[in-house]
Amino acid sequence: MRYSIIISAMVLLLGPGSASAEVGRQVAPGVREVRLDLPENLTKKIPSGSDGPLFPDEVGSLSMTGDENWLTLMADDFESGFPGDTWTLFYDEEGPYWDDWVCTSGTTPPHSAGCAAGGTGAIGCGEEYPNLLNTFMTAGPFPLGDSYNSAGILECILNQNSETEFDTFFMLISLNGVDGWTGFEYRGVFTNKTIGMDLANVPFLGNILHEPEIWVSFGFRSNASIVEVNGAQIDDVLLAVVKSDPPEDPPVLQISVLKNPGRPRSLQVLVQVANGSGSFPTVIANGLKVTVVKFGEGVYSGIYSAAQSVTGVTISATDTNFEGSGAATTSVGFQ
Ligand SMILES: [Ca+2]
Ligand SMILES: [Ca+2]
Repeated sequence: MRYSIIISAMVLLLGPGSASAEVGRQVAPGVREVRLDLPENLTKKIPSGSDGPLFPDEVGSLSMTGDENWLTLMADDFESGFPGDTWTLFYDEEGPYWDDWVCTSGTTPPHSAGCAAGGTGAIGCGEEYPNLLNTFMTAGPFPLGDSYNSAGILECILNQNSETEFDTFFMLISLNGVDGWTGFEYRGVFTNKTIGMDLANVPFLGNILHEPEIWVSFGFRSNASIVEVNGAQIDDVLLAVVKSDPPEDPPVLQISVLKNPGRPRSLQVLVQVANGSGSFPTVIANGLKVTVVKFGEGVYSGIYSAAQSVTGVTISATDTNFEGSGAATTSVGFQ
């Protein structure tokens, strides 16, 4: 019995020809952290529009209502056509896929997006989803932009009725739209439940508020036996960030250098940035870019290793915000 459960779980997680998944801790009943690659053998059905992400004027109906600092990157109530320019569909060639339908909706009736509502073998509201369903709806890229994000959410309203053991709804984020999909999986029954992902605390990724771009995906997979009515349906998808106030003056930079940290002829470069862009400053040492990491609030650190023949190193650092650019330069000599 236990063996068959393990095999079934592997079928679910691996899917037909798909990459493996890493399942993390349980965060609520039926909800676990998950990281997976989308199956390579899925068909890319309808490409997203090439005009880039949407910036709807319409603010969604969820938790950010009334907060003027929220910037909506994407909102979809599935009342104006699907997949539109927003979504790209992935699915097994034999099976149905996500589509809008008239069924249980969130706060915007009558439409939601149902996991098996479109394509060959599509189901209607109240019908059972098929075995071996494997379909994702993906949107992006969405630029998180200028790094003045102080908070961010991906939310939707989930109605799910699936086999509790093996049939799974996914809410995922990727930093490149290709792999490293990470987020949460849901199994079982959820009724008009607002679910979300805090962009400052994404499973396996942590804080992604300052990433250049992100992609989002919602998916559903079923295994080879036992199905329920409807599967997963979502409504009122919202991707939004909170913008903090940008600085009112150009950046001010200061460089300090620690010689020989750990080994001879290496330099630890510390760059302190006030009124910064929020992104990493550009640091150049003797014409070569120095990779820096965040060392503290407004402080960035990088290592430059000088060749034996080098007698002096000139280091510059620059940063740019809305108000202009700032720079600093310093030189260090070796004996
Ligand atoms: Ca709706
Ligand atoms: Ca099943």
